[in-house]
Amino acid sequence: MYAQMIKSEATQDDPEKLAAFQARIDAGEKIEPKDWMPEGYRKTLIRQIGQHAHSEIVGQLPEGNWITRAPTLERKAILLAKVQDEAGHGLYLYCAAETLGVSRDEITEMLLDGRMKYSSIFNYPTLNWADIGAVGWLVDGAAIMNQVPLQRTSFGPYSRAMIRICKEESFHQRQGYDAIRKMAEGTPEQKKMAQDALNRLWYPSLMMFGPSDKDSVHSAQSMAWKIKMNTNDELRQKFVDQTVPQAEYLGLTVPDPDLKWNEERGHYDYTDPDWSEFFDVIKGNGPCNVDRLAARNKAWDDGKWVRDGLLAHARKKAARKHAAE
Ligand code: BYC
Repeated sequence: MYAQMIKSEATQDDPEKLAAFQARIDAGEKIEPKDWMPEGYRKTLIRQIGQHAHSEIVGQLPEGNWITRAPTLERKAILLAKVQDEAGHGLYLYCAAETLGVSRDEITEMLLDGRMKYSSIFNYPTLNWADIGAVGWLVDGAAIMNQVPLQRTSFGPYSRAMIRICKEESFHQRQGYDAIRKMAEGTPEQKKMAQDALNRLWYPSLMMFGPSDKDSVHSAQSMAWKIKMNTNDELRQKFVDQTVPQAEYLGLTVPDPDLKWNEERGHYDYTDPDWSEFFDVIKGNGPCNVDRLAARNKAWDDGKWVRDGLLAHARKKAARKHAAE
C-alpha cells in the first residue's frame, strides 16, 4: 500500500522538476532538507530512516536483557557502552527524519501502533551469553555491510548520520567477534553454545538484507534515487563471503550443507533463508514481536510525564520570552 501511495504521489510531481532532481542525484549531489524533492523520495526516506531508527531502539532490548548477566565486569562495561550507542544511533536517525517534516513523536507512534516496521532480526530471542557474541558478530556485521554504502546516500542528513553510526558499528562488530571467539575457544560446553548461537542466528541475519531482489518492492526506485546503493542480494552475498572465513577461523560450522566456494563466480554459493518465515515475522508473527512492541509501548507510556514536563517547561519559557518582548 505504501509503495502504491509513493508511486501515485511521484507521478503527480512536475516532470521538469523531476528530471532536474534526477540529474542532481545522477551527478552525485547531496539533497538537503530545504531543496525541492519528489513526494515519493521524501516518503521513502521517512520509511527507511524511520525503520532504521526504530531498529536501533528496539535492538537495545535483546542486548539490554544481558547487561546484568554479562560474565565479567569488562564484558558488562563493553555491552553497556554498545547498548548506549544504539540509543544514540536512533537519535541521529530520528533527527534526520525530522528534517523531512515528520516529528519524532509521530514516527514513534507509528512504530508503537504497528504502522511502521523495525528490523526482523530483533524478533528473535537472545537465549544465552553466546547469543550476545553472535549478535555483535553477525547482526552488527550485517548492519555494517548495509550501512557503509549508505554513507554515500543522496540525502545529506541521512548520509551524515550514517558516517557517525558506521564508526561505532565497527567497534560493535569487533566486540561481538571477540566475545564469540572466547566462547569458541573455551570449554567443549562453551564451544557448543557458540555453535548453537550460529545455528539459530545465521538465517535471521541473512534476512536482515530484505527479501530477494525479485521480491523487493522498493529497490529499483530507491537505487535510482540513491536512497539505497546496492540491491538486497548484492549485500547478502557480500556478507556471506565475508563471514564464512570468519566462522572457519573460529572452528564453527555455518548451518548450510550446500554452502560452497564457487570458483567461477568468485563467491560462495549459499542457501537462501526460508522466505515464508521472513514474511511471517515482518507481519508480526515472529517469536518476540509481541514482547518487543509491548516493551516499547510501556517505555513510551512510562516516559509520558517526562515529555509532558519538558513541554510545559518549554511553553512557560516561550511565554515568558514573548511577554518580555
Ligand atoms: N526487517 O522492497 P524491500 C540495526 C520490508 S540493523 C523488516 O526490499 P527496502 C541494528 C520493507 O520495509 C537493521 N522489514 O524494502 C543492528 C518493505 O516493507 P514496507 C536496520 C523488512 O526498504 C545491531 C518490504 O519488506 N538497518 O539497526 O528497499 C544492533 C519489502 O522490502 C526487512 C536498516 O534499516 C527487514 N529485515 O529494503 C542494533 C538499514 N527487509 O516498508 C541495531 C536501512 C525488508 O513496504 N534500510 N523489509 O511495508 C535498508 O537498507 C532497507 O530498508 C532494507 C529493506 C534493505 C532493510
